[in-house]
Amino acid sequence: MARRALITGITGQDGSYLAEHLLGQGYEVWGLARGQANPRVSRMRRLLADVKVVRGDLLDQGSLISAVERAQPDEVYNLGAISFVPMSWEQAELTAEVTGMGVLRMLEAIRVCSGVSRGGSPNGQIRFYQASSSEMFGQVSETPQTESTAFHPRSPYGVAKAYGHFLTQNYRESYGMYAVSGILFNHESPRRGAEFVTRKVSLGVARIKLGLAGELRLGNLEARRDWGFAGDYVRAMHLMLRAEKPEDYVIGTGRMKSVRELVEAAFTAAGLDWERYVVTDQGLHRPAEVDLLCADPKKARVQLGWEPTMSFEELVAMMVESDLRLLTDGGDPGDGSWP
Ligand code: NAP
Ligand code: G4F
Repeated sequence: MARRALITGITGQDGSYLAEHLLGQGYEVWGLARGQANPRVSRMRRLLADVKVVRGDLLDQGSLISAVERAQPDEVYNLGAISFVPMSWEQAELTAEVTGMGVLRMLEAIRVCSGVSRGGSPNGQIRFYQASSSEMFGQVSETPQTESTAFHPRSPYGVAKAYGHFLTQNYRESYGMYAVSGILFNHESPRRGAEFVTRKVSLGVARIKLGLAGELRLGNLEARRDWGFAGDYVRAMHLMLRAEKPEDYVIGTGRMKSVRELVEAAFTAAGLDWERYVVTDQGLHRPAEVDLLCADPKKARVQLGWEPTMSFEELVAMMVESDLRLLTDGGDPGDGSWP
C-alpha cells in the first residue's frame, strides 16, 4: 500500500517541491490548505493535480485533528508558517501563533489521533517533520553552524522557530514520538516568494533587462547567507523521516555569499552592470540583522547520504532565466513561475 503524507504549507515554495518529490516516490499526498477562497490553493490544484486537499489552519486545533483523521498519514511535514522575517516584527503575535504555537497544535493533533501517551513507543506511529530554520542561530556563536551550535535568534520569527524546534525535541523525548527537525539554511528557486531577496533580485534584473524598471532598491548588501536549491532540500526532509532513528539535521551547502555577490551574479547572468541600477535603502534594513549564516552539513552527508546538487551560480542563473521567461510571456510574478 502507498505511504501517505500530509503537508502543511502546501501552497508555499517547499510544499510544492516536496509534494512533487513524494508523488514521484509513489506516496499519496495530502496538502493542508487554509482560507475559503485562497487563490494560491487554486493555483496549487492546477499544477499539482494529484495532491488531495484538506482544509485546515495552524491557528485552529480542531481543523488539524480533522485533517489527520481524514488523511490518515504515515508522515506529517509541518512547512506552514509566517516565513518572511520582516513581517515577524510587524505581526509578532500572529507569527508566534502560526510559526510557534502551530507546531504545538500539529504535534497535539498527531498525539491525540495516534493515542500516544508518555513513554509510548515510536514504532508504527505517525512520523513528524518540523521545518526549523537557520534563523534560530541568529547572532552566531561559531561558524560554520552545526546541530549543536547555540541559538540566539534575532527576530520574532527566529524565536517562534526556536520554540517549535525545542517542542519537537520535547515530544520526541516525552512521548517517544518519531519527531524530527531539519535546520534548513536559505533555499531558493523560481517558485520563491517575490518578497525574499533572491527572487526580488532575479525579478528586478528581469524587469530592468526588459526595460520595465530602471532601478532595484535593496537593504543590507553585506549580509551573508548559505543559499541552496529548494528541490535539493525537500529530498533531505524525506530522508530524515525515513531514517532508522529520529534525529535533527543541519541542511545547507557549506558555502556563504553576500547579498552584494548575489546581486553581482544575477546582473552578470543578464549581461548587466549592477552598479548602474542598485540603490540601497535604509528603510529596508532590519531592526536586528543576522549578519552571516553558513552550514556544516556533515551529519546529513554522513548519516543520510544527502548532498546538494546545484551551485550558487547555477541557482542564480536559473532564477534570472526563469523570470525573464515569465515576464516575456506576460506571467504574473506574484504567481511565481511554476512550470
Ligand atoms: P512559504 O513559501 O512562505 O510558504 C509558507 C506556507 O505556510 C504557505 O503555504 C502558507 O499558506 C502557509 N501558511 C501560512 N499561514 C498558515 C496558517 N495559519 N495555517 C496553515 N498554513 C499557513 O515558505 P517556504 O519557503 O516554502 O518554507 C517552508 C517552511 O520552511 C516554512 O516553515 C519556513 O519558515 C521554513 N524555512 C524555510 C527556509 C527557506 O529558505 N525557504 C529555510 C528554513 C526554514 P497560504 O498560501 O495560505 O499563505
Ligand atoms: O531573503 P531574505 O528575506 O531571507 P532571510 O531573512 O534570510 O529568511 C529566509 O531564510 C531563513 C533561513 O535562514 C528562513 F527561515 C526564512 O523563512 C526565510 O526563508 O533575506 C536575506 C538577507 C537578509 O540579511 C536581508 O537583510 O538579505 C538581506 N536583504 C537585503 N536587501 C534583503 C533585502 N532581504 C529582503 N527580503 N529584501 C531586500 O530588499
